[in-house]
Amino acid sequence: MPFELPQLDYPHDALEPHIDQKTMEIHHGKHHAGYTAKLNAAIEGTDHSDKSINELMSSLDMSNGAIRNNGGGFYNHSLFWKVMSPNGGGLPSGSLANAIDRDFGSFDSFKDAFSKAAATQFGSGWAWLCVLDGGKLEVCSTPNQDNPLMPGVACGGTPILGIDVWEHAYYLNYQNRRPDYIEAFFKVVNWDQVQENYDQ
Ligand code: MN3
Repeated sequence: MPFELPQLDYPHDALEPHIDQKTMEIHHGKHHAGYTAKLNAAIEGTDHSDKSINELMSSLDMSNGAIRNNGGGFYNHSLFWKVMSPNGGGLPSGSLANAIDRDFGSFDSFKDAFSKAAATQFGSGWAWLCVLDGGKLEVCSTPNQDNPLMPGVACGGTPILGIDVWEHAYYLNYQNRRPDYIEAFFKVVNWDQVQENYDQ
């Protein structure tokens, strides 16, 4: 079964003014669609074609650039759209809030660590909040379309929140002001979804 570009749960303009409509249209309709099509082309007729995206990521041969870049792009963006919502922002609650307090000291300390990881990722990449084996939370970042599920990436665990810091994610609205984009991202984080990811 080929992978399909997931539909957004909200209209392209729903995250305005934090994430602008044009960026959402191009990012989802062109970039994510492109990764999806190229991933399908890369696995067609191979023994990877019946794997789930998670299996594909965790068993990846990192020297396979086509699957690494396009499979990563498919997985990363599929997570990214879900962890944003026009009803997002605010603070996590429940067991996730407790785990953040336990592992970072406070929500503000977590936010600082996550924002710093996102701001200091040199060039293109992602920052993540991950759950390690045993349940501990960790913040880290990866270059390009790598993600923590991939073998040997210096960033482990299962991502439950991620921010895309490629310029295509923010340049139309924020130009070189990546920190402003990161601050805006927190106004649309869908903490209910992050909690669901954490529970899983
Ligand atoms: Mn992107």
